[in-house]
Amino acid sequence: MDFSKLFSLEGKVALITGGSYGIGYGIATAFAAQGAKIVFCDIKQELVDKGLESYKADGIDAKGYVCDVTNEDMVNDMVKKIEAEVGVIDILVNNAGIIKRIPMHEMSAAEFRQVIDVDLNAPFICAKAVIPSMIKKGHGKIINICSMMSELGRETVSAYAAAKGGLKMLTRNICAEYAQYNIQCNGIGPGYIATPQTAPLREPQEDGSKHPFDSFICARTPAGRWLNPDELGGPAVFLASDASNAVNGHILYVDGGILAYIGKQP
Ligand code: NAP
Ligand code: GCO
Repeated sequence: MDFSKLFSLEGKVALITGGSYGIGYGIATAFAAQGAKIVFCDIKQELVDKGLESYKADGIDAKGYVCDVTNEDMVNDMVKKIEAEVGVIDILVNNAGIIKRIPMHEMSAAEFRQVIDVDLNAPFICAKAVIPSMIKKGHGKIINICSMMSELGRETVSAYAAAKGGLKMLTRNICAEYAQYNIQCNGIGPGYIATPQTAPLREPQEDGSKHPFDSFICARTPAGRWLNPDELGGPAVFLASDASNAVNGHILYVDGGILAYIGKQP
């Protein structure tokens, strides 16, 4: 075995859903540094354009597609186009996601369904779309972006926790069903990452003091700080590369230690 190439992604085609900024972008730039061809999608043209500008500024020759990942026809069309224009997808990162912070008794069934649709049904739709070609090619890597809420609950995020808990089990089931075809499906469970999704939880108060949730997260994280999207790059490269060929159905928590910690005494 050539250990110097274990983490190489040279020539691999990687599709990152919702990859125009935030965690998806952090993962894609790490993949590109390891030699992968980057393909991403986002729900709006303006997000794809913004993403393409950022990749270009970072010297990455990425390809972007507009695609609503909850729409099976759109996903299937996009996968066909990528196969024709770039090549068979070797690595899929199911990163696109939404959250609604609403107390459960005030949440409508439609709002609950929408979160489940983007955070759980869409990873099923995207995985289903890429698996047949991965089987033909003889290998594939699927990485599902899970959450602390795959393990823990908190007020106002019932739909998100239900979806991300479900995504953890979808990860294990894809492993169970497709490991025989040399497909590895693992999850990454990020802790609290400074992205637009969590910006409302970090917004300073009117008097300039820290948002109480910001203080809470710093006290709950042994490192005492929010993490950055870039810090997910290394773990994602590991799960996308040959270095993890024997790791399957695993959720790798990249949380600065949150799940190991009872929290700082106030
Ligand atoms: P994010 O705001 O959740 O953005 C993800 C991207 O997905 C956005 O560009 C978003 O577009 C796009 N998207 C939403 N619905 C889509 C759809 N139906 N089809 C295609 N794209 C869609 O950013 P993030 O914080 O970087 O989160 C990325 C992933 O990590 C999510 O799955 C999230 O749940 C998960 N996560 C985040 C954290 C954190 O602390 N930030 C922690 C754990 C897990 P819009 O901008 O239009 O919504
Ligand atoms: C929240 C947050 C979380 C994080 C993340 C934690 O409101 O508690 O948005 O759900 O985004 O998924 O791992």
